Amino acid sequence: MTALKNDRFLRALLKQPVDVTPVWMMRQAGRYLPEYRASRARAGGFMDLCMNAEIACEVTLQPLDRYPLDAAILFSDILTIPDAMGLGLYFETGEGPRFRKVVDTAEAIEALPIPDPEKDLGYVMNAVRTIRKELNGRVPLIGFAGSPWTLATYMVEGGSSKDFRKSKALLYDDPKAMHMLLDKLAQSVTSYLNAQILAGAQAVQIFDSWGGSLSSAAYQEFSLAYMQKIVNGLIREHEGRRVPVILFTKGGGLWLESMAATGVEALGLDWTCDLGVARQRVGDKVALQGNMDPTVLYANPAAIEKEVGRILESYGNGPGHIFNLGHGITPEVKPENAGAFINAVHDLSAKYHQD
Ligand code: 1CP
Repeated sequence: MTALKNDRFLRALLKQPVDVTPVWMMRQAGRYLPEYRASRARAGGFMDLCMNAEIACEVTLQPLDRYPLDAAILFSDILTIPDAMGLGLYFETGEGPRFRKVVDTAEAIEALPIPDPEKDLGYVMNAVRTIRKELNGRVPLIGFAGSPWTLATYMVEGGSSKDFRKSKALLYDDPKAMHMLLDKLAQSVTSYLNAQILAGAQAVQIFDSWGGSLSSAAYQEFSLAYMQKIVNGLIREHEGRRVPVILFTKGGGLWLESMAATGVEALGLDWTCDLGVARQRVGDKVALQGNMDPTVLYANPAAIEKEVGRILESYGNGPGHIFNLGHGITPEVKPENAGAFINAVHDLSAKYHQD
């Protein structure tokens, strides 16, 4: 395997010294880039893009060719798992993801198969292998999956939701059925992430995008408990290196201590948390990733730099911070503003890493 030329992302995840704070952006390959829109049109559609290893690799590298990012993230989607369980994922133009089949009864949950990652999701592993080869050690590659709770919301609702009406009703009406669904998803996500690691992913992130919609009690029982199961089952060393795990619960600021106790290397924070306070709360346990409000990228470059400076100052001196947005970059952002953001992180952070 080729040696890594830039490993500051992996080093920061392990709280090892770095020269500047590493940075990447959630959803860094995507609709805000004209070259992404062109590749997507050439592929035919979003799922065609995910299933074509060459084009998935091409769009993974597009943001890296524009900006000095410190990590690449596999181009795929969290909804590949429910698709492989037979739900039939599709995208209508201009709309979010939809499923042909909804899973909202105990019987439907019972009938769900647990996908075999190499057999049923082989296209994802092919993309991982292709990207690793093409990266040739430039930066580390992040693999990812959705959390069981976040995936369950899409499966029960049949797509995106604002209020999670059906998924929360099922959780309270029939907690046993919800637990069965979450357990199947935890098993599926564990083997899916392990297959990504064996195929070449050098760190993995679990996206719990909708964990923050739950009450504290329900979060512990229906989201965190299943992420803990996944973490317990993950391969933690590969190619002679630690494979760090990042847990991102959007809206999870109240639960940082229990998230840190799962044994992951890092927590992803949304923009509602104060990074300095979060650092005090988790102590030496985990590194922190985040957490600029993605809408700051609609402002001018000077305002973006100011906000980057404020966040760096709030984390303070020393390693253990990976700069990111507090959620994904949005399609309306001007690509040059993303560039101003990334350059500001590198330019302004050196002084926090001097001893
Ligand atoms: O129209 C298009 O081209 C599709 C837009 C798109 C893109 C670019 C979707 C559909 N997925 C993706 C890629 C994607 N999704 C990545 C790629 C790697 C990168 O970050 O560059 C990743 C990591 C995801 C993860 C994902 N998908 C999440 C978790 C992260 C988050 O933003 O909270 C979620 C919730 C999804 C579901 C999904 N897939 C696509 C969309 C538009 C959505 C969100 C729908 C919703 O808000 O409910």
